[in-house]
Amino acid sequence: MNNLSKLGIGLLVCFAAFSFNACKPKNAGSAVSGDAAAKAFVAPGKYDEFYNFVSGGFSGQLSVYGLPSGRLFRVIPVFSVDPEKGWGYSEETKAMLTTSHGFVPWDDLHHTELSQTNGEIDGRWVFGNANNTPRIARIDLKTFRTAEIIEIPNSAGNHSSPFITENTEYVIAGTRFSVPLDNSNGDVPISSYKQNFKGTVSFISVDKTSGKMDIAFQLILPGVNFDLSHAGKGPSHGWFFFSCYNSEQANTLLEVNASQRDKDFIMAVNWKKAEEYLKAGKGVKQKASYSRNTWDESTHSGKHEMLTEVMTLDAVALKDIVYMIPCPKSPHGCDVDPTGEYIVGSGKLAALIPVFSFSKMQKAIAAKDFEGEYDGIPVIKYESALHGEVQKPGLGPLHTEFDERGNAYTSFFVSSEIVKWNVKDLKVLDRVPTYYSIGHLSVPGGDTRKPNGKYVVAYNKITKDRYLPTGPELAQAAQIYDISGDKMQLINDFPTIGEPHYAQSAHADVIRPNSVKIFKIEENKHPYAAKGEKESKVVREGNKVHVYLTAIRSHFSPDNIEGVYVGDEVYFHVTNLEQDWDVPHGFAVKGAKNAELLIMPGETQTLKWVPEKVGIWPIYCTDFCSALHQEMQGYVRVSPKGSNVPLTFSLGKNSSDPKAPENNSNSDSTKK
Ligand code: K7E
Ligand code: CUA
Repeated sequence: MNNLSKLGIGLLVCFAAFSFNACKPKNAGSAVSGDAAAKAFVAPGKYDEFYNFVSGGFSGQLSVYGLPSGRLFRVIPVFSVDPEKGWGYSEETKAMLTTSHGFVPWDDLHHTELSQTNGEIDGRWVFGNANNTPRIARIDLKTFRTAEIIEIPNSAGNHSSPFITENTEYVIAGTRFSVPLDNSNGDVPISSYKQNFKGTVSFISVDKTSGKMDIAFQLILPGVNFDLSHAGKGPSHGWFFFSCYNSEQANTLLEVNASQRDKDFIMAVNWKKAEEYLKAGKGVKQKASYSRNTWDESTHSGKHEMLTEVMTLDAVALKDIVYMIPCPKSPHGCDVDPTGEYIVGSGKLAALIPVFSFSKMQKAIAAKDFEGEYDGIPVIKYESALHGEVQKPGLGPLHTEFDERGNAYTSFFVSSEIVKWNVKDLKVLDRVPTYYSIGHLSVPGGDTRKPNGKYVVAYNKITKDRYLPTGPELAQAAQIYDISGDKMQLINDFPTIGEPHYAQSAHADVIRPNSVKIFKIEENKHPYAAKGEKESKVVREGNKVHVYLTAIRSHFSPDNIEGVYVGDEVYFHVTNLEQDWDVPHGFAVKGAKNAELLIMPGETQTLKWVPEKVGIWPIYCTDFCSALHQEMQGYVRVSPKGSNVPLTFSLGKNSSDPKAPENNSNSDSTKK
């Protein structure tokens, strides 16, 4: 048995023992002291200092908490349908989840990344990655809504994403699985991995004003697995760093076969150089088929388009774009300190943390101080790029964030702790247990040039006894530590949604002043908007019935509709006429197979409904909008196909009113 598998088994033993609490950190039960709790207490009516954007993992969504209170503000639907908000169910939002594979109603969102200007969080957008059907989403922080989703071709398992450069020039997307490229014959034996499987990383440009995303270029790379990445900053701006595992290029039992080599790699990409090659015409356009979906706030609708080409650069043939740096044992996190000089690799199976120096790496490249090549890519000598190693930091290092005082904070999954160490002298300064088995951790601005080292939040994989039990599935736990002093101190603990991986925080001041309150009704360009009750109507076009419905406290117009037939396609285009903050209306119709709608002031959203049975079908508002919200209701009469009930609609014509039309025709059919 080699040492590696021994270590692997050692870890397994620890995992097994962990489930019996043998590896449970000491003092696990210790309560938060009164003084600590006060630090996390945000009094009722007071605001939190930070917004915390937390990835939802397999929930496919992103949730927003306050720091330091841990209060949940919002779950933003991104890649997964959300009946609560009609996301993916309303006609307007379906386009946003449409891909080259058709409509994909879910995904696995691991990493959030806030946009930056000059290496600081600017509060404009937050990006998220879809691991399963490779995509990158951009969420607009004026509305807290998903504004754009671009699909990534030549990718499978979009994990090394969506990390960004210090002026949001690029958002990065690195493939986890290497696969045959989309335009090659993919019907090959899996055992031909080494010949046919390729890795790619995509550089997605972000328009400075609109935020619109475009794949500027893709690098075609050897068939390793890209895990995580971070951009250089300051002196290393212009470079991007990626952790790679499976440098063995194994195609089965990776647990063992991708843990053979003593070192995998950190890949360093000189993207400024790549830009030069593009300008010099060295790029090759390849056929590809991928979607870009954009949300338009004036039409309140998503638009789906298919793109057909992607620009590629052969990173092996173009010698000086990419370099490999050996990195001990299956690196996961790949983090760059605020100065941009130090790059931290975290080998999941390594017993130390290697810290690389950007300036030494540059010298090594200039001096061609290589130990050889990996699939045609120069490999810099480990010692030549190494700043030093943090010795005996803990077990299973995953991710590192930084403060503005020269300290790093690394999460340790196996030993379940956060370890604080000094970036320059690599000395361990402090360690605190996490409850339990931390994955990512996050300091506000902790991967930017300007961290705000007040708190670190741990996102833990295992909850165990942390909260009241809720059956076999437990909420994941996040923990907030005060890191402003020499010693880290646990101050708060809150359950999270889905399975959080990475999270980032922005100071409230960069987001709060820009938050949209309403959509102006006069700017509503939705083709089916009714901008006042006078414009409300019902129009039949063949078997399609368009209901231009308005909502205002506390009625719909119209609220009585007749002349709809079984099998019609009924589109309820609901316009919320309110122009006050915080007055949404909802819309639901009995038997709807999609969802309800939640419509913000000034907005129009559409629910499609195909009635299958004759009868009277109630509609109502689902959002408690006023004291008379419960009165906000109406009826749709559905008659048999081919019946002669005329199309009528009304508001305020009551049956007790002697002038009301009797409308008794076909009364039999309504009783069936
Ligand atoms: Cu969970 Cu960033 Cu997907 Cu580490 S990853 S934990
Ligand atoms: Cu509108 Cu309740």
